[in-house]
Amino acid sequence: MKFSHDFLFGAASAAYQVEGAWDTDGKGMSNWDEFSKIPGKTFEGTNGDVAIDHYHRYKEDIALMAEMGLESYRFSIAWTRILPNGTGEVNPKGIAFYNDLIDECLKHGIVPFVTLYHWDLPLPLEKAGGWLNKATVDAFINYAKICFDAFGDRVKHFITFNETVVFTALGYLDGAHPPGIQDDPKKYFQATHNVFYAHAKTISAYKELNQFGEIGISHVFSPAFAVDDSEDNKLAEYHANQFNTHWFYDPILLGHYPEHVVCQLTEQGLLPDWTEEELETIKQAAPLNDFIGLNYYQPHRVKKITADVEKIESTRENSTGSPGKPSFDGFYQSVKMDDKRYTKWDWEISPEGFVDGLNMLKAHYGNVKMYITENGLGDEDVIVEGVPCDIPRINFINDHLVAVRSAIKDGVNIKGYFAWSAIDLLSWLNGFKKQYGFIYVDHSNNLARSKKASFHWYKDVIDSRGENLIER
Ligand code: BGP
Repeated sequence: MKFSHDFLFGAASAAYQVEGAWDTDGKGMSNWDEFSKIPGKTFEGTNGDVAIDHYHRYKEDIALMAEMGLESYRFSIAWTRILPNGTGEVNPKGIAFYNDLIDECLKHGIVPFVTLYHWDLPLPLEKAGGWLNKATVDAFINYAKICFDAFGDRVKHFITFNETVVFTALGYLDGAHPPGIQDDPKKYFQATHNVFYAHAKTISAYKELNQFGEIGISHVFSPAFAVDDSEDNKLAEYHANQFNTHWFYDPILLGHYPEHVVCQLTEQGLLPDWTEEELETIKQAAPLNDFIGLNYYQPHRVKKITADVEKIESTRENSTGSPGKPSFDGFYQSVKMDDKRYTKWDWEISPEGFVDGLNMLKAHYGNVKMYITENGLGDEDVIVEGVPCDIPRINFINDHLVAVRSAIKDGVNIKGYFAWSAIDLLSWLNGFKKQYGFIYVDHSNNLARSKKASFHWYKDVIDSRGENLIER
């Protein structure tokens, strides 16, 4: 089966991870500009001050993407370039940069797929309470409207937020991302609710503009599967999916929160402070979502915790997605299994889990339109005679595209696939050592770009609309 011609083959990036130029042309400081410089917070103290200098080299990068045949480029806008303080005066040079980037994509026939928020919050808003402060919601809506006005004539695909679970859980529960909070789980649930409310208000505002584009949100998708069929572990699976999937997808797609989680949070005194107006806004906005974006890297294998477990102190090392940590409420634990395959960073490789998870979503949410907005393999690429030979990445993406194709056959409504990432970039907590791109960036040679084996392979995938994929 070939992928249809309205299926977009793309690749993604995020502003902080590629742009660099952290204080150039009037850009303000973000939470990450500060947090990444606190000793011990990132791998070997790496930060995005220069990143891969996409800010200055975007023309070269887009030309390479075009050569690869890329149909769409997903990138994010740095809020701090548009509004250096988060609110107030607009920075014309920030608008100009994204106008140029968008125009460059269009010049090459690449569809710009734009994320408004990929975690880099303007520092003054962070200092005023970040996503715990409802003023951040208003500030976000204002910023989003400025972007719609400035870019909406050419950008027809907007994502409001990237992976709410990651920036709120790591930021307000585990302390591994800014603002580094880990004193009260209620803050985590409050932050998630404020983000859902901001999303609801933003998509309503977008629809009022009649820009004839589409808008949605991107969530991480890590379906939980019990390690065996025991009643306890099946309960752990249910609980994990309720908290990590449905808490995030239900308010967006169904317009209300899952009852199981609401009951648990009420019992534990962790329910966010919300108003009737906020809940009603979330409900009214649900049918306005045009799509949901899924970022899939791995599933979770879970088992119920039956004895008392000692609470593990969160660190950078145990907050980067590998299994082992108990859930915040001590109910279940994710585990590494002997019969599964893992990446060098202990992320499970499971295209089967992807198909099963997608079918689970279809059963719960019906025919909703989906884009896979991230999927890829983090690896340390091997260089053979000067060429980055990333065969494991080719195998990984091959198998996950086959999974997407099989889910489409099952009736899941998937309209595009964005590999993470278009080009090697900065991993938030793992520096430059963990590579994901089709394009290699040589940090020992002035950030020179070169094509990996996967670059040529992905071009063939796009050219043949997936006919060259291997089913194993
Ligand atoms: C997602 C983020 C991306 C990217 C990716 C890989 O959660 O949206 O920005 O970083 O994960 O993560 P890592 O770099 O930790 O391997």
